[in-house]
Amino acid sequence: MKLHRSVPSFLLLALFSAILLLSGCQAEPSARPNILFAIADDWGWPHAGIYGDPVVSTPSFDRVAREGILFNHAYVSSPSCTPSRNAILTGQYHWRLGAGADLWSTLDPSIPVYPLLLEDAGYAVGYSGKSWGPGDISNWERHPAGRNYDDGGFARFLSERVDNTPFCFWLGSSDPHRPYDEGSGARNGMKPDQIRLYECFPDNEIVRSDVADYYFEVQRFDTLVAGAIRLLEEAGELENTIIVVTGDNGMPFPRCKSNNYDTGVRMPLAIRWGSGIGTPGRVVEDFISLTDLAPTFLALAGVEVPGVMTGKSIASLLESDLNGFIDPLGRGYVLHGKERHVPAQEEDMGGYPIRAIRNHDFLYIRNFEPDRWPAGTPDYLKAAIPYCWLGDCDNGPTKSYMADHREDTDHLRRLWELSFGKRPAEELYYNREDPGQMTNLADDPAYAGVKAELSALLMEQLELTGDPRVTGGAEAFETVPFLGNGPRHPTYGPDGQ
Ligand SMILES: [Ca+2]
Repeated sequence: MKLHRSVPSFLLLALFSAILLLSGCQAEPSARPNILFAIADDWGWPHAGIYGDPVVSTPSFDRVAREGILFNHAYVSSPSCTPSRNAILTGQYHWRLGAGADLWSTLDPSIPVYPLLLEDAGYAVGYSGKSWGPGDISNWERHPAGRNYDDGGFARFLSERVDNTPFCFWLGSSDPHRPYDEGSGARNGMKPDQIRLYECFPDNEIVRSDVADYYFEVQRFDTLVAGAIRLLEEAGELENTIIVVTGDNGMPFPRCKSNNYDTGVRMPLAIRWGSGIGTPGRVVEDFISLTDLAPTFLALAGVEVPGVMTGKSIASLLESDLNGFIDPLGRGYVLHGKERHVPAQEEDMGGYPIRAIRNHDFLYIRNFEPDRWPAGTPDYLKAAIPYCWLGDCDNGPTKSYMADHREDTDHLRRLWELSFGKRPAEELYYNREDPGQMTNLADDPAYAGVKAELSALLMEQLELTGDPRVTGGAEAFETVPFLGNGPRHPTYGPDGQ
């Protein structure tokens, strides 16, 4: 067994375990916990069976939740692949990560990331599937998610592990990211007529079929998780592994991904950890930022959490026996935001900067550049670079339908405006009466007090966390090279976002 000199507590634990074994007692837990982090790509809340979705079937996610904890209020830092994944890896809000706040970018290699901190502490660390990015990290000596196991996956990773070395594995997937195989949902048994659509979607067969195709890929991701859990069981490591199942941003549909409504930032989250979970089968309503995972993993592995991490360990929630809203003082709200997703504004290379604060009652949104278009300038680049047409919303049947039929009825016009029209500088939604966050109350005098309070709290927290949108220097987010196919960068390949 290889011990690491920077973790004396592990030496003590090993000694203690040996004494217990010699005295005939069972050592529990016998080692530092393993970590299996399973992350879908563009999977929104509440699209899992255990959340009550009547169509999609997610037995693996449901099992992790049933034997662990189901979180009802987990949020990404940003509803866009690169910044969301950066925030998870670094345990910091994306607005603290320079170029890493934007899609298709880079990340400063001096910023600590939890997988490499665990590797330095003696963990075996690897990943398969979609992990960091997209973007360019060729200036990193080690990949921020560890060693690549695309060849052989988690099975090969486990088989190559030396003895009982604790491990940390990133199980990535490109599901349910677009493009979809049209009609795959219905062909595989989904019932489109039973789908519960988000309120911001038109209700018709085209949209229902599109959502069914998304569900088909959600189920494929769930099957990937099932395989990993089976491998853990076969290796006898299930009970000593912290299994986390979640996503990086909401579904790739209008007013979802790349938006700071719940449809873009609220994530399915379930965590299982054998006897490390106080009472299994709980449902927790506390607000969790996925930036909280890195400090949680480090704390539970006995590794010092770097001071730059803004996330807060949720170890006490895992170890608790309580249900519901456990820590109202510490976990009563969450912050999230957005910098540049796709450079789809006709006037410049900027994005659509947003910051937001969400509690049980309200969602307050601050749009810093309300003169810009939330999803990109309509019809700009539609012919030249189709994937940058309204580029903050992935192309697909629902988007095309909404564009083609936006003048058909007042209702379709309203839905079009909610997804693609300009927005005021402030938005306020009352979640208890308007869970779809469709009616902006920012100008309603009855809510002026609430709005002022939330705005002040948001700005205070942004300043405390060093957000350039508040402290200065935010123009740097606007000029970061976009390394995907896009305006002024025509040499890059159009391989998605
Ligand atoms: Ca994504």
